[in-house]
Formats: sequence, structure tokens, C-alpha cells
Amino acid sequence: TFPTAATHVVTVSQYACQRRTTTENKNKIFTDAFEVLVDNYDFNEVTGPSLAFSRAASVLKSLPWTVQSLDTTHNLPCLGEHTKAVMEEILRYGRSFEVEKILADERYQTLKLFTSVFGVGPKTAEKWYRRGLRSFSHVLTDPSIHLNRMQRSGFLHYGDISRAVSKAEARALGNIIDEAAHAITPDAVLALTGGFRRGKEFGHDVDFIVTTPELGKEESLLPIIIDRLKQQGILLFSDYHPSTFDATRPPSRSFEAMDHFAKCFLILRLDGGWRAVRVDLVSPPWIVSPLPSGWTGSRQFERDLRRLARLERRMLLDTTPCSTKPRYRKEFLAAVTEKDIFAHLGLEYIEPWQRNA
Ligand code: 8DG
Ligand code: MN
Ligand code: MN
Repeated sequence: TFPTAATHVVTVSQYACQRRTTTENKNKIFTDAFEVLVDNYDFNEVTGPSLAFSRAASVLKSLPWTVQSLDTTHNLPCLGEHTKAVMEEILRYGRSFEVEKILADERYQTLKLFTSVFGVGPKTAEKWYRRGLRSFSHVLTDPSIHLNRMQRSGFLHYGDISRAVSKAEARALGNIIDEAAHAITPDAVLALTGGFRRGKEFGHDVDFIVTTPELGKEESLLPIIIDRLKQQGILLFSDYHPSTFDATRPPSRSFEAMDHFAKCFLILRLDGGWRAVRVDLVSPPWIVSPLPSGWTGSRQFERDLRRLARLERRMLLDTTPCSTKPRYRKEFLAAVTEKDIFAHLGLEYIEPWQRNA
């Protein structure tokens, strides 16, 4: 359908990267329900409906108003029959029976519990569930279960790292990492990324980009920072992945495999050791460092940037140095800032705090 002068309808894009989504979610009652359905589909490896409900949740999060009747949703994209049926139940009864049934389901509850542990993904959770394990004490006392290093730390610090990290704690961590980076090289640059860059008050971790203008030197930053944190006695866990970046490789289509930069997943002590916090550090070379977009999120926003690039612009978007590439011409478009990327894709610039899709 084409909008006419008479309808004055504000069209909402099906792509999160063409919507402005702040942290204020006026439709939480719906999106919380959708998130339960998404988790449940993911546990059952049902991808279609999982994506559909993720997209629907993201559309509702972008609205500056609360949906009070399905009549007002006709012009909204990504809301299918099933989605509307769930919304209808919530509008009528204040809750969704389908969601309540899932929440009461033992398999869902157990997989949700197990995947809440750092280092435990859906595959492992499913394996444990199939063995009849239902609680942490089952897992920790079962002689046939061998936890890897990440999972051991996950259980050890479970209470601390499942508590939300505050902005103030993120700032304190920033100071610690900043000092460590500057001790290595005075021109090191640290930037907050992830949810805190999007203006969130709380996070499940703190994400940073750290790099230096001296090309190649960024490769050695993370190991030295990690070593320094260890010497300070505040390193509780570290999982370091060196760079696998290869400029000759074509950009990847999949979101998950999108970057090859050096990165590490850490658990650090904060507040004089009273509090353990999850920290992610990524260290791209300087020439791509103005492109923190890939780690700023939200995941749905990043996904839709790539989807729009591929489907609407016939480009592949990647966080490699020259990051957009028209698919049918063998050529890269140079991008120096995040704004360049939006411009190459023909998009209005969306500020980080408007990317909470
Ligand atoms: P939260 O921590 O407050 O819960 O929210 P968040 O900051 O948005 O989530 P996040 O899980 O910390 O992820 C932040 C962004 O970083 C997100 O867009 C996805 C991206 N990201 C990872 N891990 C990896 C990775 O290994 N490679 C790449 N390229 N990106 C990643 O979280
Ligand atoms: Mn984060
Ligand atoms: Mn993270």
C-alpha cells in the first residue's frame, strides 16, 4: 500500500537501523512476553518464529506510545498473526497464556537457569537437561560433568555477575582499564561501547574498545593489559582471543563471525574485591577504530544494518577496514567514521542512544 496525503501515517521501517529506539520502552508488557517466546524457540532451535518475535519486540520498543488496541497496529511492520494473537491476549487479560505455559515448563525453566551461567550456552544446557540434571547442585555434584574453565568461573562468581552492573561501576572499570592501557602506550585510546554507550543505566557486563594509532601495536595491547590486571590482583578470569583478521578474506555474511579482532572476555574484581564484574575488551586496528558500531549494538540493530545492506543496497557490511562493498562490483567503500557507514548505506545517522532496538 502507498501512503496518500490523506492518511498522514508515520511509516515505521521494518529495519531497526531506520528507527530511533531509546532505552524507554513503552511496550514492555508485550516485549517481555515476546522475549520468553524467543528464548523458548531458541532452546528448540526454531529460528523463523524466534526471529519474527525478536523483530516484533524491536518494532514495539521503538514506539513513543503504548499499544492499547490492535486497531492502532495496522501500519506497523513485522507483526504477524501469531504476534498479534499474543498481543490480543495481553490486551484482553493482562497476560498471555501461551507465555505462562512456557514459564511453568520444567524444560524451559531449567534451560533458562543453566544458560544464565557464564560459559553455558543452549547446547550444554540441553545436554545437562537430557542427563536429568535440574539444578546447579545436580550439575556441580554429578561426577560425569566436566566443567571448562569459563564455566567454573561462571559458577564461582554466579551471584556477583548475575547482578546488574551500574553506570558508576562501569566508570570505575573504565578508569582501571584506561590506566592499564596508558601505562603501555601514552597514545592508547579507550572507548566505552555496548549497552552503556547506548545510554543504558545498567548492563550485564561492561564493553570497551581499546586501541592505539601505531598500527600493529594494538595486537599486543590486550595481553599486556591482562597481565597488568593480574599483577594488580583484580583479574578473576580471562579468555583471550588473538586477532584472526585477514585483509584478503572477503567480508562475511554472518553476524556472529563478523569480526576477527583481538578480544578478551574477563571477570574483574571491583570495589576493593567485594564485587566481581564481567568485562569485554576488543582491540581493532586504529583504522577501523572509528567504527565501534559493531560492538555498540543492540544486537537487533546490528542484525538489521546487515540485513538492509544485503537486501536493499546489495552491499556486504563488515567491520573490516574498508567496510562496505557493493556485492556485484569488486570494490570497497572507505569508511572512517560511523557516520560514513550510515551515509554509504543511504541511512539517516542514528545516535548510539537511539540504537536500543
Ligand atoms: P548488556 O551487556 O547491557 O546486557 O547489553 P549489550 O552491551 O548490548 O550486550 P553485549 O552482549 O555486551 O553485546 C554488546 C555488543 O557486542 C553486541 O552488539 C554484540 C557484540 N558482541 C558481543 N560479543 C561479540 C563477539 O564476540 N564478536 C563481535 N563482533 N561482537 C560481539 O557481545
Ligand atoms: Mn554489554
Ligand atoms: Mn559484552
